[in-house]
Amino acid sequence: MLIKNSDGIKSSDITDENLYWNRRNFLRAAALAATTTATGLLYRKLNTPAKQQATLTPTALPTGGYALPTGEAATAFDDITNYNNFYEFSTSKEGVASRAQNFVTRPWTVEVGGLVQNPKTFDLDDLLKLAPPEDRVYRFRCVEAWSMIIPWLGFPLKSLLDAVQPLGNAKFVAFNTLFDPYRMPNQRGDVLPWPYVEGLRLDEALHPLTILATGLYGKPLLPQNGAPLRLVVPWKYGFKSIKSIVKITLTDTQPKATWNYVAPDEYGFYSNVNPQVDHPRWSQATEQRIGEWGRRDTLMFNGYADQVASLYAGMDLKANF
Ligand SMILES: Nc1nc2c(c(=O)[nH]1)N[C@H]1C(S)=C(S)[C@@H](COP(=O)(O)O)O[C@H]1N2
Ligand SMILES: [Mo]
Repeated sequence: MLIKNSDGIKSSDITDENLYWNRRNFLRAAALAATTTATGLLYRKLNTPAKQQATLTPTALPTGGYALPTGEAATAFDDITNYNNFYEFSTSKEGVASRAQNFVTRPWTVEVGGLVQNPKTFDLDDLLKLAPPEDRVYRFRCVEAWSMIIPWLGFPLKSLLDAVQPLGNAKFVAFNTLFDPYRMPNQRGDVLPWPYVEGLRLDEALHPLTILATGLYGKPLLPQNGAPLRLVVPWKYGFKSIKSIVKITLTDTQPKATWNYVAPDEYGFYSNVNPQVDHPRWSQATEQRIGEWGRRDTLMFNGYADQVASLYAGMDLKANF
C-alpha cells in the first residue's frame, strides 16, 4: 500500500522546510550576533537541535591527542562536519551536511594524466593501498575569515605525482571535482560554473605539506568534507582545497581556478593566506576560530611561512595574491 501524508508533502519539500527554518533561526541569530563577535559559538548552539548526521557520526570519537604543537586544539568534529562550503550541495554552510548525506563515493576513480610519463586511472581503494593515509593536524583558514584546526587523514599529493612521473615541461597541476548533476543537485543550477576546478603550481603541489585527504579524526571523510578525496593546502585559503576530486592533470599553462575565474579581483590564483592583503570587501588581518570567543590574528601563510615562504621568493604577493 502506498502511504501518502495528508497534505501531499514530498520528502524533498520537508528537507527544504528544515533548511528554511534553520536559515530563519540563523538570520535571527545573525541579527543578535551583530552586537557580539561570537559567531562561531552562536552557530554551534543553533545547529544543535538540527543535527541530521546521527547515523554517520562515529559513536566513539577520539577525545584527545589532536592538537598543533602550539597547543591549539582540534576544532570539534561536529563543527568540522556541519559548517561547510560545498556549493554542489548547498550554498548554506549549515545545509551541506544533510543535502550530501546520501552521496555515494564507491566505486571512485581518479584519472591522472596530461604531461606525465605514465597516465593512469586509479581506483581509489588501490590508491589508498599505495599511499596509506596518516594523521596531519593543520590550521584551515577560509577566505571568509573563519578558521578551524582539522585533524586530517591524508597522504602527500607528491606520492601520487611521483607514481605518474611528470614530464619536464609540466609546470602546473589542475584538479576537477566530479560533475554529476544527478548526485550533486546544485550542479543543475548555475550558482558556479561546473565542475569546480582548482590549480597549483607544480612546486606547490609537490610540497610535503600538500596532501590529498581521505578522512578526519581518524575516520573516512563524510561527504560534506569532500569525500572520498579532497585536496588540502594548509597555507592557502580554503577554497583551494577542492573536494570530491575525479581528475588531476599536469599542464604547462596556469589552470583555471573556479573562484579566481568568477571573481578575479577578489580571489587570486595563488590565494596564499596573507593578513596584509585584504579582500576588497573585508579585512584578512584577523579570523574567527570556530568554537572560540573573540578573534585571532591571521598569520602569514597561515602560520606555515617557515616551510613555504621560499616558494614565493622574489614575488610581489600584493600583485600575486
Ligand atoms: N568542489 C568544491 N570544493 C570546495 C568548495 C566547493 O564549493 N566545491 N568550497 C571550498 C571552500 S570555499 C572551502 S572554505 C572549503 C571548505 O571545506 P570544509 O567544508 O571541509 O570545511 O572547501 C573548498 N572546496
Ligand atoms: Mo572558503
